[in-house]
Amino acid sequence: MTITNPFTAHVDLGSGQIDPPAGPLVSRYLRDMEGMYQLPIPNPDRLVYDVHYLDTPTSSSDLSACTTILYPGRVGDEFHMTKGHFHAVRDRAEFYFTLSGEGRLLLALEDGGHETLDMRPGTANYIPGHWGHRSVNVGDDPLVFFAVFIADAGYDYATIESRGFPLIVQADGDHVTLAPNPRYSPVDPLP
Ligand code: M6P
Ligand code: ZN
Repeated sequence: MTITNPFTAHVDLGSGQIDPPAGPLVSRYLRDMEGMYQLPIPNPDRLVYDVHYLDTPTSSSDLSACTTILYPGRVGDEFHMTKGHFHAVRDRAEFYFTLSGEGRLLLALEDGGHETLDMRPGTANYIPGHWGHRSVNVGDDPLVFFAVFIADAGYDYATIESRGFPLIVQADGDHVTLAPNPRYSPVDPLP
């Protein structure tokens, strides 16, 4: 049995920066999201979001945590979003706590059932096991949120890369609209 030392990290509520910097930093660009937006990617080098991980153990009895900074912007009318994933270990749950900005959390089951939750400073969104999740920045400022999840959850990106997500989130003038994703397929497309 390994016993980990307790620790405190400071998370800047505005920027999401973790001090002291600990685990890996993952940066995602539009080039990492080819085919996920309705329109072709306009600028492959555009930074869409950063994820700062805390350095914690990864067994099924541990918790992992990270902050995501999802920068404002659009591809056509579609707001910037994360790639989205199911957990590789499907029943693993997660919490999102929004620190700043305004977003929507899209949730989907593999059978296509879906839900949408609001994200704004102070919201704690519970993501039960089996729900795929993608966050969308619908505001003009960075959307910053702190995520905590069971540490052996793992990432299944392939399901959403091949099927898409049931909903898209778009700007319609000053309004935020949700619409069915015309490119969504509840089953994997034939090769
Ligand atoms: C949240 C958590 C992370 C995830 C990040 C970015 O912080 O769910 O585990 O990595 O969002 O989302 P994605 O992995 O879908 O790109
Ligand atoms: Zn997750």
